[in-house]
Amino acid sequence: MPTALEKETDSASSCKHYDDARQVPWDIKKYYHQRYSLFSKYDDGILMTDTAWYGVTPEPVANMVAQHVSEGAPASKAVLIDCFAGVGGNTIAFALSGRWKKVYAIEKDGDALICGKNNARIYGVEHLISWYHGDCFEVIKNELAPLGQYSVVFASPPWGGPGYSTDPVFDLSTMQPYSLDAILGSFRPITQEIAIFLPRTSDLQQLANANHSLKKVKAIHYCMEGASKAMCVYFGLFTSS
Ligand code: MGP
Repeated sequence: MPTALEKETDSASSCKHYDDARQVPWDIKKYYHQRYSLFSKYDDGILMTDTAWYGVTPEPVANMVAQHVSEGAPASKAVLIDCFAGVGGNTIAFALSGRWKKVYAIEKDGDALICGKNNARIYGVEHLISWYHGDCFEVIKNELAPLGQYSVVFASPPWGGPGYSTDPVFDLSTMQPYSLDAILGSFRPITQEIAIFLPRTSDLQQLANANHSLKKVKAIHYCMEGASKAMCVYFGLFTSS
């Protein structure tokens, strides 16, 4: 008898677990070879959609970001809202950190969300996460706004595809489909404590201009094997490291 989750998974044809490189589409082969960096428990049955491979945060980076968000958040903040939860890389790390009473994970792609639930179960943290299927801007405005005073918002948005790295400086005002200003403008009415995961080449001047408070804005590069993978930018979150 299949479990409820297995039934859900069956209906989502784009949730996949590749266990042989020959099954993997050519454009994601490079990411498949890094699978244990993305999820150390990959072999336990991690599910991904094909598009998730490009954007999922590698597990060591997700854990370090979760640690920095925890360190920077005021004690009054008990809830973490992960706005682009995808297949759960960051969501799981936030739940594993043990810092949050609840992690709210919002994802627009229903198949990615099913993968994320499955992956959270593999890491034993499903009971700490509430999943929302929908557009994060709508969910935050219509359902989560009352939690704002208790919340830190984390966003790892789409960067407009893997071609993001072609320009030496990444323009955050033309980031697709949501610009930095659009993202911050939607979250600021509910909280000032916001962390955003962005390309390593992001325009630092644009980030400085986007800081409307007197608190520090901090940008941290996260490196693997000596090279920056990406940066996370912390607004209103003091981080000591
Ligand atoms: P990358 O530049 O595609 O890979 O992504 P890598 O291994 O640095 O490739 P190389 O060509 O430089 O060797 C680097 C990291 O950025 C990934 O591990 C993801 O965590 C993150 N990432 C990549 N993309 C395309 C996105 C995206 O669209 N959104 C988000 N939030 N993260 C992304």
